[in-house]
Amino acid sequence: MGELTIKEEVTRRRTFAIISHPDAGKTTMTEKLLLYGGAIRLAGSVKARKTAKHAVSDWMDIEKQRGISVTSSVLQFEYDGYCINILDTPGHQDFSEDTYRTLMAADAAVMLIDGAKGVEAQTIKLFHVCKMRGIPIFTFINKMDRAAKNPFDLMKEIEDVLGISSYPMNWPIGTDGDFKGVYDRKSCKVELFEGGNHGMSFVESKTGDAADPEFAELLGKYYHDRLLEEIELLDMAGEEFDLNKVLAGSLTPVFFGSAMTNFGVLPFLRYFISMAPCPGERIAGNDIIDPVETPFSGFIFKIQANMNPTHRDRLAFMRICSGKFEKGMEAYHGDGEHKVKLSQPTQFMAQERTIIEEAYAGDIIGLFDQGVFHIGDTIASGSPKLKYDDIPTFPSEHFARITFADSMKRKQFQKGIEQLAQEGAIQVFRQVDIGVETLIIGAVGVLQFEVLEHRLKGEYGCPVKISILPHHHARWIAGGTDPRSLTLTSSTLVTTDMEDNFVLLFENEWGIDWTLDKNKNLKLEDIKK
Ligand SMILES: Nc1nc2c(ncn2[C@@H]2O[C@H](COP(=O)(O)OP(=O)(O)OP(=O)(O)O)[C@@H](O)[C@H]2O)c(=O)[nH]1
Ligand SMILES: [Mg+2]
Repeated sequence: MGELTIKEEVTRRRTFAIISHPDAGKTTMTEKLLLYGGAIRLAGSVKARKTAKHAVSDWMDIEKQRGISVTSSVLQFEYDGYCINILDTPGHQDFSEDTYRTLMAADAAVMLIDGAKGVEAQTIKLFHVCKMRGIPIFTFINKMDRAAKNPFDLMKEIEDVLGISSYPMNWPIGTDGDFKGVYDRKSCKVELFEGGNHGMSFVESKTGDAADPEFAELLGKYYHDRLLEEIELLDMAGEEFDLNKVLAGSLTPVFFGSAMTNFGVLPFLRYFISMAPCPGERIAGNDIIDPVETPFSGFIFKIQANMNPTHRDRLAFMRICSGKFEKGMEAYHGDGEHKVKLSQPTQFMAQERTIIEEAYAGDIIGLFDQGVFHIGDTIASGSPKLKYDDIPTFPSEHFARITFADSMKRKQFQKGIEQLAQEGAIQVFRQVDIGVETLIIGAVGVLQFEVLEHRLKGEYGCPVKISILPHHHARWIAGGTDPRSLTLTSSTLVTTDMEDNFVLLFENEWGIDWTLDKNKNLKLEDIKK
């Protein structure tokens, strides 16, 4: 490949997040997609995977042990001249803050649905976040190798529950545990399901029509008749395909397949590449940032410590929104007064990384971080004024007291807590008038506490004790009021955050109302401004 212009590089990029309820098969799908780019082999992880039996994008110990994704991961691969960035997100609601942030970095979403379960609770929530951002949403109905709901019912569910029109790109043949394959409506091909790990046997219609007698022979009369009937129904009563509606996020192309058996994944990838948008304009305050014309700019949407246990470092994940990034370049960051040098930028293959020389709008790269980057920071080479919108933070809803179990480990405890808090998954509070041996942590979901416990032990050698508190709301005290002058309920905890701002922890809304009522001049804020 000769030198490409910035415009050509940006145009060949596709950056998307995979979202769904837990267990629909996001990580499995991510892995299968990577296979087509040869990325797994490139990174030398096929062997590792075979013996360890975990997916490349689930790299944390706890993820491997439990088979769930706890944190988003970024993977890049090349296919057919395209450069594809995949963001594999965790489905569990306790990690949804991470998923929401990650969605900010994506230009499209692939929504996975378990064919037997239909549209599940967490999928609905994540769908609405995508909808709000107006990004195109592609649907992959997974696990068709097993008995699934009736495909018409699934389509109806998508339309009724999510309120988006849908257009099936292909149609399943045999959905009661007798899966035969899918019929591609555009190319009039049948992809035959043969079980195992192939799913690559395509039979093309010679007549350009589903009624082709060849298909009748292939599928048998029963399945062929049924397919013809269903296709006719879709053609007559279904939605028209309209790419503009797809791009506007008001029509979702639907694909049936089975990620585990690698069935329908390649056709999906091909259609996806041809329909999904390349990186487009982004809003930064009052400015519209053009991905090609504006010099390099991007924002940090995720911080992750200890991805590589032998290096103990911290990476800031940056979504590049415009221009060309070059290793070692200097760019404005923070207050816009000085520039930072961006050395050792890395690209991801899960825990494997390579130092890159350059990257373009649409790419997600990792920057080694000595503690200067924060989630939401803008980095830009051209203008010190460019500032991408803040990334929303979610208030903690669960609180717990955390103590180190081994008094020799005080240093590790403090370091671990501080670094993991910088990732944004937990908030740390100190109870006023109590020593540092015990801290209070807050999180959006309780599973975060388990992850924290696991990581403090594994990554910092510091076993801890965590006991859940009955508190569910944190309120920052505005205007410098001293909490010791306040009338409080006996269950209200007075704490400070890591920047020494006063924060009250309440068990319930009633406690908040009561406190406001008893202290007329008190002002409370639900997130730190
Ligand atoms: N039968 C069948 N099982 C599948 C298929 N795809 C994935 N699975 C299985 O479903 C389970 C969950 O798959 P994952 O890929 O880890 O799901 P996930 O969506 O990443 O889950 P979280 O990240 O925890 O939200 C695993 O046991 C997979 O082997 C499929 O096409 N058919
Ligand atoms: Mg996963």
